Amino acid sequence: MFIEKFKVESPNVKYTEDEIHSVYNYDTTELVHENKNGSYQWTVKPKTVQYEFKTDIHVPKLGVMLVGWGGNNGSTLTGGVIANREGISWATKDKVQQANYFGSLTQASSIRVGSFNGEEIYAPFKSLLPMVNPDDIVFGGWDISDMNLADAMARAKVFDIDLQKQLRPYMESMVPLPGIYDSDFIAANQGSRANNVIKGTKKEQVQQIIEDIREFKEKNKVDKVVVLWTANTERYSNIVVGLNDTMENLLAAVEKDESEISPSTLYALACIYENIPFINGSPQNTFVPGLVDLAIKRNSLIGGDDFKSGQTKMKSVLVDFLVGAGIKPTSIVSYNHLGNNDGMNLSAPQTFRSKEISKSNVVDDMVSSNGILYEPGEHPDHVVVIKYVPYVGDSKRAMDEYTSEIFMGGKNTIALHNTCEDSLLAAPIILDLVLLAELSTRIQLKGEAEGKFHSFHPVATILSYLTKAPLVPPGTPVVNALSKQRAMLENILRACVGLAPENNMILEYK
Ligand code: NAI
Ligand code: DG6
Repeated sequence: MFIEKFKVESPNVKYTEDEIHSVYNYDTTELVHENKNGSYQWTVKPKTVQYEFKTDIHVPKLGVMLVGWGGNNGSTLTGGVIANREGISWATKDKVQQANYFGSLTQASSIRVGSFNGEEIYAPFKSLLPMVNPDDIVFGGWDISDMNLADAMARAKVFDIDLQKQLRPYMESMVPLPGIYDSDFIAANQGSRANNVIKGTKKEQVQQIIEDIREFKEKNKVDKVVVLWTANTERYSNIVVGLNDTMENLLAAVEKDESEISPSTLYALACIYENIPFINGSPQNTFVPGLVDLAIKRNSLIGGDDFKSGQTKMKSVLVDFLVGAGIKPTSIVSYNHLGNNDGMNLSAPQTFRSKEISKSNVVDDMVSSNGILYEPGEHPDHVVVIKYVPYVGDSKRAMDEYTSEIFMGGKNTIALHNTCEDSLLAAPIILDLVLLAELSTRIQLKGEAEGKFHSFHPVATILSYLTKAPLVPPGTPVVNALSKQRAMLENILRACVGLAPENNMILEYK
């Protein structure tokens, strides 16, 4: 059964006019190991740590500024939200289609709240805590191309034509602000697009982005802004000692107009100065060590990297399943071909390399979780191929072959073929990223040994479910397995309303 909303009644939870306050017992373990005659003996001690959570329930009017607003993702997301807001429906060759938010974890998925009369009861994910309604988001942003959003939507060729016609009047007047362009960081084939660029030194460019954000906030009377990079994949920046390895060196490098500071790092820098959450939806290393350092010092939310939309999402489910079932994946080969501008940009070796890295490291945690299957340091062969095929446009083809070793030396090969408009997968993920980033800035927590409430760590691991290469604070484990990422997110939000983590034990019926 499905219910729309619920309220928690517990001595551990207080709802006031301004916040939800919960006291939460976090059951965890403490590990100790001793070297006894050359071999380690491990002891696991269960322990409970009490936490308090405070969630501000005042939902702000939210502005979202996209870097790369006029791209396929940017125009698809903007059009999709307008279509939902305006209740637009359109004729396809199959049926009359209503706008929806399918593919969004926050808007279209559910959580289990308990059992009632022998039935499992589910509620919308978004009913856990007060969240911004995506229909109310005000969009803006930058693009190195000055094309308005209606023309950008037509160029993207993602939406049905009847929908495009209805959206055009809303999107014609939306024109991206000039962006920071550096031809050294993206493919040379993007040069002809760059007719809308911010001039000046890197320091002046950062200043311009800051002014753009302030002006957007003022003009649209929004309470909060989140900035998200959905612009072209850049090449990796070189990490150079004395240049971008520390906060001081990075800031000095910007002052000196050093060439190795990428546009994405400059946008992020501007956001950190303004304490605006910045999320990177592409694979490059925007968050160079000096930038992470700065975000931590200023307690400004950063999240990334690279939307986890299709092939990688499947991978982080399938490999988790195989390894979890005691089956040993030995070879994973992932082909993609696509014909949109992203595909064209990725046809250059340096930008492809960024994507290859981000798509390749996604099974490491699952492999290292099973020392029965894998020797220390052993990995499946993992190859990623991306080809640009203009004819297929945004309709990306992803083909995967997983070969595994099974019982008694047997081999098992699974082949997958996925065809889908890439931007229709990415747009709801962008939505989730900005909604969850905003929500997480309203949550404060305090462990029993801590004197006062604080926000989550500024490196937002809570967003991991949505990214291929989750950015984590230095010294923190990276979790790629999709079910674990979802459980982490859902269980933290449950803790904020005093609900136990979903453990699926269903002891009531045992
Ligand atoms: P796109 O190429 O259609 O859009 C990117 C836009 O960014 C273009 O309009 C371009 O003019 C603009 N741009 C480039 N550099 C800029 C800069 N420095 N400042 C402002 N604007 C700039 O690409 P699409 O398909 O929208 O993808 C966007 C990004 O998202 C790509 O990096 C892609 O790899 C990444 N991504 C996409 C996924 C998907 O499923 N669609 C999944 C994972 C990541
Ligand atoms: C080539 O694969 C294009 C990319 O931008 C991908 O579409 C994007 O990274 C999505 O990747 P995945 O693995 O999540 O489907």
